[in-house]
This record gives sequence, C-alpha cells and structure tokens, in this order.
Amino acid sequence: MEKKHIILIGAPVDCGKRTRGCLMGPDAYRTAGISEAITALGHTVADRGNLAPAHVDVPQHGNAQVYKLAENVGWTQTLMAAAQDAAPEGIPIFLGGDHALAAGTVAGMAAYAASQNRPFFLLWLDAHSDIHTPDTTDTGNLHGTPVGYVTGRAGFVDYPPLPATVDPAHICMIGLRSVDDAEHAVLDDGDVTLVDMRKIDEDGIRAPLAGFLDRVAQVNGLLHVSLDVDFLDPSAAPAVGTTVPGGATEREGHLVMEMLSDSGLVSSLDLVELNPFLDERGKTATLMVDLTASLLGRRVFDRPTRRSL
Ligand code: 4U7
Ligand code: MN
Ligand code: MN
Ligand code: MN
Repeated sequence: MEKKHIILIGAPVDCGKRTRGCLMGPDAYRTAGISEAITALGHTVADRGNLAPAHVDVPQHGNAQVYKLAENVGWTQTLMAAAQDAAPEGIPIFLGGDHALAAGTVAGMAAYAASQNRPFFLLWLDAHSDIHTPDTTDTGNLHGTPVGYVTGRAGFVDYPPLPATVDPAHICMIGLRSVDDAEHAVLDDGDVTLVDMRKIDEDGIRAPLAGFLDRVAQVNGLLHVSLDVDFLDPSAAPAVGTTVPGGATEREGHLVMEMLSDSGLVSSLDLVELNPFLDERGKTATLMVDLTASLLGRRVFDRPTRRSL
C-alpha cells in the first residue's frame, strides 16, 4: 500500500447518548497502540491530541427528549472545521467519542470533497442507520441522528448550515440489524444502499462492498468510513453501550478493512462508540486498532501476536 500521512484527532464526544464513557475512547486507542500500529506499516502519524467542543447557546429543542443539544451542536461546529483543516494534509482518523461526532466529521469531509470537485461517498458500518432527526428520535439521543443531518433532513435548526449535503445514493450502510420505524420510513423509499445482516448471511459481506467500491472508483470519489463498534458482534466487541446481538464477526470486519485498503479509496475514518468503561481487558480497543491497521495495509500474515493489555 502507498505510504500515507495519518492525522489522529481525538474527539471525546460523550453527549450523543445518556450512557457515559465514550469520552475515554481516544486515550484507550492510544493506550492500545494506535500510533505505533500505523507507524509499523510505514506510514507517518501526527497526533493532534483531543479537541473540545465550541461553546454555543442553543434554546431547548421542541422535542423535550433531546439530550444535550448545545454540546452536540458545538462538537459539530468544531469537528466540521477540524476535518476540513486536516483533509488537505493527510488521512484524518477521528478517535471517538460517540457517533454524534459524525455529524461534524462527515459534513466537514463532504465540504472538502466539494471544494476539490470530487464526489463524496460514505460507508456506514453500524448495527443502526442513525438517520433520525431531533424530531423523530424516540430516545432523544443524538448519536442516532448524524446521517439525518448530513443528508440534509429537516429539523436540525440549531446546527451549522451544511456546506455540502451528502447524496443518499452515495451512502452504503453495512451491518444493519436495529432500525426504528421512523428510520424505515425514510430508508424504504430512499436511495441509500442497505446491507443488513440477513444479506450478509445470504451473500457474504464481500459482494455488496465490492459493488459499492466500484461505484466510488468509477467517478474518482472521496470515501469516508464511519466504523461504529456495534457493527461488530458483542462477543468480539463488548465495549459499547448499544450492543445488538448478531453482528459482524472479527473476520468479516477485517475483510471489509482489507478490501478498503486494496481499493486505496479511503480518505478519512471515524472510530466511534467505544466505551472503555465497558471493555474486557482492552479487547475492543485492541480490535478496533487491529481493524484500523488492516485498513492501512496490515495483512494477516504480518499480524503480530495479540498483545495482552
Ligand atoms: B449508534 C436508536 F432507538 N435507534 O435512536 C436511537 F434503537 O450511534 C439507537 O448507532 C441509536 O450507536 C444508536 O436511540 C446510535 C434506538
Ligand atoms: Mn452509530
Ligand atoms: Mn450503532
Ligand atoms: Mn428504538
């Protein structure tokens, strides 16, 4: 694989849901050796440390369930700018932090793509579709809304205006197994490519991903990957507040990352929803680092024996 410059950006976002702990994610990735794993592959790494959310004043949302709206808006503003700032210099990896952070990272990368006159694509690896709006969410947890925001759905009144919206036809979601009724309503008649666990069981994970990557390559697109820990089965990745049984296996996760590596198309990556408070001896943090290494060119035959933390 071509040698790249990787920019680590800590985003200890913990306001996207009520279960606390994701704020420890960036340091868990560092403890699990993310910089060293990337350097070992011959890439260069710059760790920009952890960001903090912009302070914004926002009125309470009409849906009284909505949790910590102002903090979510502040993070979106900060991360949208951070993504646009880092993208010209290398491949940003956003160390989450819960999935609310993707409102900013994806919007920022989409804005960067537009500035380069390149089509933008989004690969969403998640048990959930996260396409709610602040009005449709039952839980009020905004980590279930970033795809709603970046696709330009109505209802994000206090959020920053989007420099560029993401075309639903340029989004592929893989690993789905928990989609709410209000999300179904928008996905059913929409253009998002949906690969649920049944499809993976029937056809394997390779074919749908290969089809999507071909589409990105054909138009020289820029691809952002958003990896939610709960994409993986909880037996492999227990450190997440929203476990859903029946997820992707460790090998399916690696195959996805290896195919992404071969494609050479990935321009940015989110590692989200890791809650180190719920982990088992660093197992999930270590797996997420290993998956990142596969995405950046590590191959099974090169893989070191798993460290014990
Ligand atoms: B995650 C949920 F109701 N849909 O809206 C919601 F099932 O970033 C879950 O994918 C959202 O982990 C999960 O709260 C957000 C729920
Ligand atoms: Mn998610
Ligand atoms: Mn999820
Ligand atoms: Mn629900």
